[in-house]
Amino acid sequence: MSIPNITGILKDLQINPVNQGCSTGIHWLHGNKTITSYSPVDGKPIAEVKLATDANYDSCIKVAQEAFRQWRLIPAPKRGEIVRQIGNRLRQHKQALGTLVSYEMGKSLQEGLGEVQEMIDICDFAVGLSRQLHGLTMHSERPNHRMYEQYHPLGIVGIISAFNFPVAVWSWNAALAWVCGDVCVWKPSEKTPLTAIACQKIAAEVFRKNNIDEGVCTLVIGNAEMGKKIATDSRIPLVSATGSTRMGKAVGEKVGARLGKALLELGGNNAIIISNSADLEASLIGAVFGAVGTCGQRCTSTRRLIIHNQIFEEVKRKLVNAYRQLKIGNPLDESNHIGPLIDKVAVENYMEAINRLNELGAKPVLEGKVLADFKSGCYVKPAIYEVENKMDIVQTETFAPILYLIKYSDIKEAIEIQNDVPQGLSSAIMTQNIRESELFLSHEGSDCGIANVNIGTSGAEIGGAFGGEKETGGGRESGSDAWKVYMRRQTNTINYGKDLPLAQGIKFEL
Ligand code: UN1
Repeated sequence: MSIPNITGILKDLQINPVNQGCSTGIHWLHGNKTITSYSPVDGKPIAEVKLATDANYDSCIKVAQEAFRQWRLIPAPKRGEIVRQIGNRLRQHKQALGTLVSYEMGKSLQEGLGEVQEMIDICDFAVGLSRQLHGLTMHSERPNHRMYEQYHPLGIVGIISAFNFPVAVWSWNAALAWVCGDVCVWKPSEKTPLTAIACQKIAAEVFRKNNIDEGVCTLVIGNAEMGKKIATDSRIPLVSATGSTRMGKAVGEKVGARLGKALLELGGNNAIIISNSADLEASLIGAVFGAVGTCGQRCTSTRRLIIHNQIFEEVKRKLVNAYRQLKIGNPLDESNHIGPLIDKVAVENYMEAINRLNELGAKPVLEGKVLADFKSGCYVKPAIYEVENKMDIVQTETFAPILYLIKYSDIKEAIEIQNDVPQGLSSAIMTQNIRESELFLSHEGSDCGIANVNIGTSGAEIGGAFGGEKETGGGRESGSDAWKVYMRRQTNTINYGKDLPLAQGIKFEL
């Protein structure tokens, strides 16, 4: 299997040796500080990026405010037409952008391409949505009155995204925001600045060709301080943040303090219940992909398997067998299943979790370790441990391929275990028993934002609302009616009669 030519890909995406990390859409601005993006694949520097300064940030926001005044006047279906063109440009650059995602972030090439496909899909979704931003009409209690609600654009949407889905999560937010009449300021992860610059160039070029003012699509690359600026900036009515619960709490607090809107998509601690009536082959595929896909760095990654005690040993044996066949290595080589973790800090976190598991007396099924053969120092062995759900480490999200096995004997107990964590993103049950699956989906069942039957916890389609409950933050992005968060709702009552009757039968005469 040949490894793609990264130099050609960088050229195609206009990534230079030194890039500027702030864009108003047309102008690229920068300060003196520089970061280097290293690939976790081989540990090599890919390119440098000059960071945005506070003044650069301010310029972006000012331009965005100005752009919003014009952008909101363009009819929504015409805004959709521009998003359609962005989708088309993404189709042209799918191979290059997907490859850069894989090289800069470390996920497999297939997953990198899959991520760009999610971007294309959300653009298509947003195009249709641009003709469907509809509210309800309702009957007034007063004669000759009409009541309805409508949705208006909000203004600037701040998008804070994480390294693990460095491009798709931006597009879920941006494509919807744009058709809704909003403009965006994007702060990507410092760990994946180049894919963000590539996306900014792709989108900004489409806006420019359509003679749209700069500022509809802006980018600021900076550290956590930049995230704080966005969270506290009352010029930004909505902040959509994806990342850890710790980050989300900090952002949510700041946005809440100024009574702005926060859309939070934070940590998960996702479980699959494997019933004794499950199709074991399908369960195994769902569980293994969920646990090791993206090297366990999806917020939807499968962290816990809650297995019926009658089949526990058999599932364990089959899992070990499946794990032994997994190929770890360069994710750009399509014969490998698993690439590296994002960086050495992630490797430290993985090792800390392994040490804690040992301290707590968790039983290793496949012990974890760092794979020393790889130069970047970011490759680890996917691990499996038998645990108690109550263990502190099991209650926390470790962004790494560590899978916990837990036994159950009764379906209600399994659901209780599944829900007994602080997070509430994704969940699944593998069963052929309709009583079990319906119970799992009922109000007594999973307390997560996503609950699946006979598929795993990861790999959600863009058409559904994406997000979760409890410490996952409660936000919903992407499909269904998630667009409503990006608009302000207005209720309108119109009196077309000659009198002015008051509601609730109140009489007031002059
Ligand atoms: C994330 O990890 O932040 O459902 C998003 C999935 C992907 C999105 C994950 N479509 O696994």
